[in-house]
Amino acid sequence: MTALHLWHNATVCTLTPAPGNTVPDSPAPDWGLIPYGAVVTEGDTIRWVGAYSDLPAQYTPSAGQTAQPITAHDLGGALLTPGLVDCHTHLVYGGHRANEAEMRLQGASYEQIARAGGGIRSTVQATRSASETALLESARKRLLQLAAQGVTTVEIKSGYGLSLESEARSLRVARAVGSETGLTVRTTYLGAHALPPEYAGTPHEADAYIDAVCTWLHELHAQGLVDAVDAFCETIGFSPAQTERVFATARALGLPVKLHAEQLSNQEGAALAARYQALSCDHLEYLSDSGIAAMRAAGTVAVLLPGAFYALREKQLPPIDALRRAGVPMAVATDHNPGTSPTLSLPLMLHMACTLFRLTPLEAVLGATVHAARALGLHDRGQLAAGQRADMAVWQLQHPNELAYWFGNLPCQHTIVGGQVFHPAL
Ligand code: DI6
Ligand code: FE
Repeated sequence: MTALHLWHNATVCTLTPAPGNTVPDSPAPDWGLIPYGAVVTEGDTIRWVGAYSDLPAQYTPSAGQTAQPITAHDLGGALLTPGLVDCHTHLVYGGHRANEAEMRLQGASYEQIARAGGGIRSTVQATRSASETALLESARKRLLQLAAQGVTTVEIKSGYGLSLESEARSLRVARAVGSETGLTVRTTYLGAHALPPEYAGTPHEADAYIDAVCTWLHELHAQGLVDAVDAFCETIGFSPAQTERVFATARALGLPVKLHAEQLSNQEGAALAARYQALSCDHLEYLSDSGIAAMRAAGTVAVLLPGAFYALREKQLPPIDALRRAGVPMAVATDHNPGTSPTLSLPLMLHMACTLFRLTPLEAVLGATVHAARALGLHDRGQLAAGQRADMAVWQLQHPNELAYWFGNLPCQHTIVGGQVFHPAL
């Protein structure tokens, strides 16, 4: 028999339509707050959510001998939310790019630096020359820093290896930091991130490289290393036609796709991704109306990345109001990477999604929970309701709108991962 746990004396933010409602798929139009609330978990699953005064008799710790034993945890009046989901990161890499950030401050653009051989390619070099142990240690440290700010599920992309060997190594590292820590890690293969140096200058260089990306995908999938497939569709990345070849290969293998779309220019990548039932399109500063309509029809999530927007000092805002009016679900993520978003704070991104992109605090929090989970194809988390996974975050806050209010330092008291208290040993 799995032990029962009662988490009580908390303000519970369920993000479900009604307290205790077991229909977790439709996010609430409000916070779903339960003052003096309680949650009952069994193993890694939530069994019951509601007001403590409504706690069913079988879950009261003082119930008689026949009742299943239950361990009570007094949360001391804290705020309890679903564990946060960071649905877009590039967490596995060697080195860093502070030098390029300084060049940008002196006037060089991201594109200029990339075309001059810096950018993604300089991180590829550092990643290839790092040992697997060094990659593992740095990725684990970053994952635990995300966890210290309430994150319990993380997507990690490859894309700094750009050879079969090195992409496999990055994906193995991503899987390993997940199983070592107990946090959920979803891996995304981003072989189509940049042209590796050994292809530069060869005939039909980008097309030849895309051939390799597709071939490697079969191998990486056979090794069980891939949960989803992504590409960088951009003038400095890959064309829509090249992206489509990667998508067709992924879908033929039964893998879902996502896209770095319309970050620096409109390539109509979002509409292309929607044709392949993409889980998400990410960045979207230059997203068009037809892209929005296609995403809506396909049920594709819009992942907003205010960290990259901020660090690149972009001026073009993603079309938030049009996305909102169309009813496209919006997620918010860190896009943690050494080039354009060296942050490990998802709450800071919630703050920036509100100040820079004008999301409401509720939209931002839904964007780092239920909508972020959907961007990963996960329907078992993101809300607190019976049947959902017991991933929760405990905050010394009164109201969840504070998650998007404080900025710079919002450590979470601790998280609960799969029904167990999780203390990231930083
Ligand atoms: N867009 C991004 O935000 C990251 N990759 C991408 O295609 C940035 C990658 C980098 O500059 O290292
Ligand atoms: Fe990215």
